[in-house]
Formats: sequence, structure tokens, C-alpha cells
Amino acid sequence: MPVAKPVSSDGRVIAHIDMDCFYVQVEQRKHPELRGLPTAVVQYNSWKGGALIAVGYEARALGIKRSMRGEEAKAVCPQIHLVQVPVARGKADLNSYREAGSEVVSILARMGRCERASIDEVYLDLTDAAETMLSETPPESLEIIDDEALKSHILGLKHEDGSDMKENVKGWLRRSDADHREKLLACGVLIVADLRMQVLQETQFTCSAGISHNKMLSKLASAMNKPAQQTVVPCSSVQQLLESLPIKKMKQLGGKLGSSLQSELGVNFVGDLLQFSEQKLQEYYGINTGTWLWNIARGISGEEVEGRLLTKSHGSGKTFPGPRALKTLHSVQHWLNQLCEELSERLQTDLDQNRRIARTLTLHARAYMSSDSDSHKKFPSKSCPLRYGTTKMQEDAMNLFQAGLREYLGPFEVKMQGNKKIGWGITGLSVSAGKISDIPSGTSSIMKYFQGHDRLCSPSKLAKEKFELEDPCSFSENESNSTLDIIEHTKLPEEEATVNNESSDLESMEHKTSTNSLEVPFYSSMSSLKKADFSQETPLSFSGRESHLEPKLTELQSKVSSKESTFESGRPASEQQVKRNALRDKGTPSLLRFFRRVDPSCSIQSQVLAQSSDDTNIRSSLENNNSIHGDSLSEDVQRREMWRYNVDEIDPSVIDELPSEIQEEVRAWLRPQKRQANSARRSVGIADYFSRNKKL
Ligand code: TTP
Repeated sequence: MPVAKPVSSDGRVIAHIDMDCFYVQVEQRKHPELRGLPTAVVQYNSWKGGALIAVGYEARALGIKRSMRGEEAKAVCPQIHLVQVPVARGKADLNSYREAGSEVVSILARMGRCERASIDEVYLDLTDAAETMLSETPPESLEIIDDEALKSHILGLKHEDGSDMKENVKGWLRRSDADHREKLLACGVLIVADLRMQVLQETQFTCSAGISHNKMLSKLASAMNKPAQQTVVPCSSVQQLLESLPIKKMKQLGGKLGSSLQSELGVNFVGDLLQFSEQKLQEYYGINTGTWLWNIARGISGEEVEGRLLTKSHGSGKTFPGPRALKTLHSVQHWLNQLCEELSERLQTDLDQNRRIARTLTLHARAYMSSDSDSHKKFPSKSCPLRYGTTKMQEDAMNLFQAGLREYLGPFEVKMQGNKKIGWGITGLSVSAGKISDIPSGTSSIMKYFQGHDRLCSPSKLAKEKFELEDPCSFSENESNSTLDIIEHTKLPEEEATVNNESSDLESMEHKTSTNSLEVPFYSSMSSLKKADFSQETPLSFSGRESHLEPKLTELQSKVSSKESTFESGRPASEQQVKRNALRDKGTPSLLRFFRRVDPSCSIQSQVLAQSSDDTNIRSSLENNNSIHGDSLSEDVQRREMWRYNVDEIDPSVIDELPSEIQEEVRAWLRPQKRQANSARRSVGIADYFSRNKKL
């Protein structure tokens, strides 16, 4: 459900930039001979000439629509040029479109905070740039205004018969009696026109833009005049814009909530909401959504431009329409393998280029049951913690699929037994990786401290053993970053053994696809899904690192996961608990293993751990250095000195990987002001833990 965000009273200048017939433009740049000719991009699926996924404006003028298939388009317009989307692994390969989108983003980001909203859409917060322009070169002082700005569509600006439209726009831009907010908007118009020209010159792509005081209005405006034009929404025109806007066209109202507004309240246009009080809307839809609805009826939205140049998630999907539907687990596994391979490559690229990791793997599918009495039943989306490495991902995706299928089939599940014909078909499959976050730069992990700064490790050894987790000392501080951090951030499956039910209703899917990355072939067949965000991850060619990485990174996890199924929903809780306890008692957590394997040649300054190849030594070293049992603040300070790390730089999430018995203590350790109090209460501590460990 949408939620109202606080609205700042200051005037903001927000632009929404949307590329025109994007895939067609990318193909026309690749094949300049197609420029100016009716062109469309068709999906990778030859059935009836393939579905059109992007249609150039020349082709649109000749009656070609995105809903057509290639054969139909040829019948309507024999001279049309149909370009097939690039293909890799038997499915569409969108990398060239993603890269092209990234080129555009890097230009737009020059002028303000930039949020990549989809493969070809960007929000820009131009408030600061507009303020600067207003104070230095206000539009009213400009004699000459660029033609591109003068071609802007200003909503509500009347053009008398015979009047020169560009002169009218110029007059509007140079108004000296406008209030501060509207003057800022005029600056925004000039800035966006200039940016669009830069995009054209540097990439050869045209784009359209909406400019207003918030994201919601700018997004609506950018679609109003295409291609290669810009539309402005002054405050005075907001009501006019919204009163005739069909409720389902509004972002977040395309699904159930919009339908409910229509059926429950008889609201067909956004402006119809004005007749309801905020209280009334809250009674129907709850406090937050009620306020959000009240706000949007007035064109109010506090949503911030997020300052994100990279995608929020990665996804890979494929449709299997009609007779191509997948009907066996074997064929599902085959395609999940392809999808996971692509996803894994993109995650690796993201990690290498941007130092980002994803935490959640989600599987979506579209399915039918031959004996389905309820044909509207949806295949439940499933997610689980993401494990890096193609094989792991493939394994997890298949498990997610089977969990989803069991739920989907319900009482029909029995049909899955044996090799008998099973009455289901899969018409769409996708895997996506979400909860992507940065690995904070400069963040040092506990593991890294234990390794020390690696000054004593020879460079040749570092290069050779870059991915050898069995010897953590083989990482140099720089070289090891990404790999180390993956280990730290990737929890053991046994610790996170859950299958999450994700809402799979259309509305949530729609929302997801607007910010996430279901792949074209999947969503393009779903009429109610708009377009995905295949946002930026300038893909490099696959480095091949993963093949090293996979067995290493996931070695620890796989030992657990091969027995500890992530999908234990059917198993009694006590049994799961017993297994987990057993593993924990064995000291499985990966950090501990590193504690035990530290290479002396790469020790931390105090040699606290490095001198120790066994737990007794570790313990005695710690005790000798008063690292554990000291209870004064000064001793704590000493400890920090000895360990030579900056506790403020530690990523707290690494603590989750430590045994539960000592997690609290380590946390307390990292909070200097609380350390004194905590130290007095310590009974079971790190030293005790290692001491017990030794007995195992
Ligand atoms: P859109 O921005 O929706 O459309 P567009 O850029 O082709 O055309 P317009 O000028 O009207 O904005 O989508 C961007 C790209 O995403 C589009 O070029 C192709 C791809 N896409 C699909 O593959 N399938 C779809 O169903 C949609 C909507 C888009």
C-alpha cells in the first residue's frame, strides 16, 4: 500500500526523463542505415514473427502498435524493419540496452541528484542547480533563450490564435512577477533542455522530459508530449492535469487499490478524489494510504529523488507462451540454470564494478494447471537468502520453484509423484536478486583485523592465492575486499532457513517491475505489467572469477546447505533446531574457522591470533594481552590499540556470523561508551568460547 511521505515546503525542481522508443533507438544507433525508417524491435520468439517490444515513431505513424506481432506488423506496414532483440543463452540479452541507459544516466547525473528508475527512465532533483541559476543568471535576465527550451509545453499556458508559441514560452520563462517556486521551475526548464541536448549530442538518443515540483507530476508530464519534447507542470495547472487523469494511470493505482477506488468509491479520475475528506479516505484505506490518496488528489508528493545510479535489483526471466510452456521439472531446471547463470554473471559484475552485494533471491513464475478449477490462482513467488555462485543459485532457485509448485498445486500435488504426466505448465519464469547494498568503502571486517594489514604477506603469494579462503592471509587489503566482504555478508543458510512468501498479486508485481528487473520477455507478455527496470550495471565481460569464487566462497555454506535444506517448512521445528544446535556446537560459523587458520606470517600487529594455530593459544594470547578479562575502560582502549583497528569502521552485520554466545559481547565491545558496564557482567566471553571450542 502506498504511504504518504512528509512534504517539504521548499520549492523543489524535479525532472523525469524518459528515453523515446528506447530499444529502437539503440538498434538504430547500431545500424545507422535504419535511421528514419519504420523500425521495431521484436522479442526473441519466432512465433508469428515475435512480439513487438519497442516501436519507433516512424512505424507508429504508419499504424504499428506494440501489441502486434511481427507478422501482423508486416501486414500493416510491409516496409517495416523488424530487428530481433540480441540473444544469449537462448533468451533475450539486454546488456546493450542497459549500457546505453548507463551512458545517458552519466550525462544527466552531471546536474543533480539522479535516480535511475528503469532501463530508460531517470528522475533528477535539479533544485540546487536551479537555485544557482536563479541567483547567477535568472531567466528574466536572458535575452536569448535556447530553442529547445522555447519548444517546451507549459501546461495551462494559453496560446492565443496567431500568437507565436515560442514567444509565449519565452514570456513565461522570463516572468518577473512569478513567485520563487515558479522561477525555480523556469530555471529547471532551461537546465533540462540543455541536458537533453547534451544527451543527443553525446549518445545520439532523444528523450522526453517532465518538469515540476515533484516526482509524481514530472512522471505524468514526461509522457504527455513525445518524442523529443518536454512538458512543464506549474502549480496552477496541477488541478487541471489531475481532474481528467484516469485513476488507473496513476503510479501505484494500476492494481487492486485503483480497482477498489473505482468499485468502492466510484472514483474514476484522480480529481474525483477531491470530494473525499482525508478522514474518509483513512477510514477506507488506513491512515497512511488515506493521507497518500488525499495528497495525490492535490498533486502533493513528498517522495524524494533517491540518488541512485545503479539498479535496486537484478533479474532474469523468460516467457514460454502457448505450446512452449514448460511441463517437466527437468525443463524448468534447464531454464532456471540459464537464468541463474545470467543473474550470477550480473551480480559478479556489480560486485566487481560497484562493490555491491545482493542478499535475496526471488523466484517468480506464471503457471497453469490443466485441472485447475480456479484458473486465477497465481503461482506464489518465493524468496530465500542469496548465496553467491552459479551452482548455489541454480540449486536454490530450483528449490524455490518446487516450494512454489507444491503450494500452487495444493491438493493436486500428488500428481507430481513419479514420472507420471503432471497437470501443470509454466508460461513464465524469472529469478531476481534484491536487497542490494554497498559494501561500505573502508569497512574493515573482523576477519580483516584478524588477518592484519597483510604487510608481511608477499605480493606474489597474494596474487596467487587471491581467492583461497582456506588461507585468509593470502588476501591483500585491497585485493581481498570484495571476496572477504561476500563471506562476511553471506549468512549460512542454516541460519536463515526460511522460505518467504512474497505477495504475488499483480499490484505488487507491477510495483516490483517498475523498480526491479524482470526481464522483457517475461513481463512484456503480461499486459498489466509495465516495464522493468533493467537498470544500470554496465556489464563487463564475465571475468571468470566466479569459477574461482564459487567453490571457495560457498564452500563453508555448502557443507551445511547440502544437508540443511533451505526449505524445511514441512519438517518439525524441533528437528531443525537440533540440527542447528549440533552445527553450532561444532563451531561451524565461518569466521571461527578463519580464527583457527590464520597464517602467522600475516598476523595482526599484536600477533594476538597469528601466533595461535589452535584455540588454546588464541585464548592465552588474548588473556595475556588482557583482551578479554580486563574490565576497565583504559584496558579497552589498550585493547583497541593492540588490535589496531577502528571499531567505528566495522560493519556490524559481520557480528551475526559469530557464535551467538559471544555476539552480544562483541557488540558491546564495539560500543565504547557501553563497554565498561558490559564488561562487569561478562561471564561467558570470547575466551570461554574458544576454550570450549578446543574441547570439541
Ligand atoms: P517504454 O519507455 O515503455 O517505451 P519506449 O521507450 O519503447 O517508447 P516510448 O517512447 O513510448 O517511451 O519502454 C522502454 C523499453 O523497454 C522499450 O524500448 C522496450 C522495453 N519494453 C519491453 O521490452 N517490453 C514492454 O512491455 C515494455 C513496456 C517495454
